[in-house]
Amino acid sequence: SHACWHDMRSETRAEKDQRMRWWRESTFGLFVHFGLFAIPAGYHKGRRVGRGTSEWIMHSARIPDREYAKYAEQFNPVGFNASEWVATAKAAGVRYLVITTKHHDGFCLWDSQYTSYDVIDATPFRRDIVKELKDALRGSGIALGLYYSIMDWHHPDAVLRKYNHLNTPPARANWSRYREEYMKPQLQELTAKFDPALFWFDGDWIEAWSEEQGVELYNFLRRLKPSLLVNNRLSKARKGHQGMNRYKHAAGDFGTPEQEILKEVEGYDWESCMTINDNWGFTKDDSNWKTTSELLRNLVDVASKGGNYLLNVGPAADGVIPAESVSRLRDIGRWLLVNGEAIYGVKRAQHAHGEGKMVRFTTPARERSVVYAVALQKLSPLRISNIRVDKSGGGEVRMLGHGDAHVLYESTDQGISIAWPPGTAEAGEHG
Ligand code: H79
Repeated sequence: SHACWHDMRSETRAEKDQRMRWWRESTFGLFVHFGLFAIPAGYHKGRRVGRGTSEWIMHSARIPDREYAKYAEQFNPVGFNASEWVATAKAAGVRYLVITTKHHDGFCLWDSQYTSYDVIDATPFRRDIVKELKDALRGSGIALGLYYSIMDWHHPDAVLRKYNHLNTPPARANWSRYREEYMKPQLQELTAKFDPALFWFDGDWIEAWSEEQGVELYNFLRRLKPSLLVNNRLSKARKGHQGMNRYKHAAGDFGTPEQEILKEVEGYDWESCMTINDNWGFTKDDSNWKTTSELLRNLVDVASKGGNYLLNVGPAADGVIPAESVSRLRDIGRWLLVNGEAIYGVKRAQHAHGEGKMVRFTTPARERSVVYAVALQKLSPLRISNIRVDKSGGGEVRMLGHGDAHVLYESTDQGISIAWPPGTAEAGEHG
């Protein structure tokens, strides 16, 4: 109903494929949640505030804006080194990085001319974190994505009834003024300053936000920069807090399942964002770290279902990414150095089936005769059905990382049965 001739959603299929291409081929991205919340790190007045509340602490602990804003005076991440963040991203093998330029608390990680509630004007640090990151990413081959929360607990025009305990009375709030005089100018500013490859919106569920506003914003952004990718959270189409849309032709380019991997593949691009421990933002005592094996299984699972995996880190108040996260990312990257061709630039292999649900399949996006099988645990022999190896046509079975050595296998009517070369590791085993 909102479609009209200049609706940026009405590009042709080929045009959209072209625009989405780098992102689809990337498969793996790094999410960075950084902001004032890294200082309380899950604690308020000496008490742990629930689970999974790091970046939500202002809401969860009912901290008034004026009190929370004092964290800005303490925000001094002197250990922040953009080159180190980029080195970690590089080592992990991610192809894009998405950083929280403004989370729900409203604090801005870049020098914004539209607010003094930012890293330059409100903190002793006085360095533009987004700019330093942008500069460090130059030449890295890693694309920059900017997270921006529509919901804003600080801006007086954006404060809503539901979150009213935090701020000024709703009578003073003016949602359209917030959109026109703050949000859109900031997004224009972010685009001009940092030339992002994508915008990652959040906080779409608030009452004041509508699909019409989402479509309008989508068109606004694509006119600013036609090649931009935008997630579906600038729309109103999500099923509650689930990642995928309730209706077609919603604004946005891809779905955003959060802390979950989809069971079924729908006809819409998607990206699973997940944490390594239990929180997005840094949390002092959150040591529930997933193992590298689990993270790798997730990456492989997502890739085999045609999605992207956006894995999160929450740098501490000193600006340093926790060592537990860095070591896991490095381990994933080492695995990708060997097995990356089964992960990057692939799509799901629709016909192959593995035994016991512990095998995942991908196929290169533009090469129909190759299928990659990744065993999530060591199965010997590895049985794969619905696959035929055309020996007379030069078909063969190989093991990534083992050079040209052919792997022994048996063909049966059902498919093939592969014997593992001695000394091979399963995903997550190293050595
Ligand atoms: O930025 C990260 C989260 O802060 C944000 N999206 C990701 C990418 C987000 N996660 N969940 N939600 C938004 C939905 C809100 C969940 C809540 Fe709660 C349940 C808010 C209050 C109760 C989680 C649990 C946050 C505080 C307690």
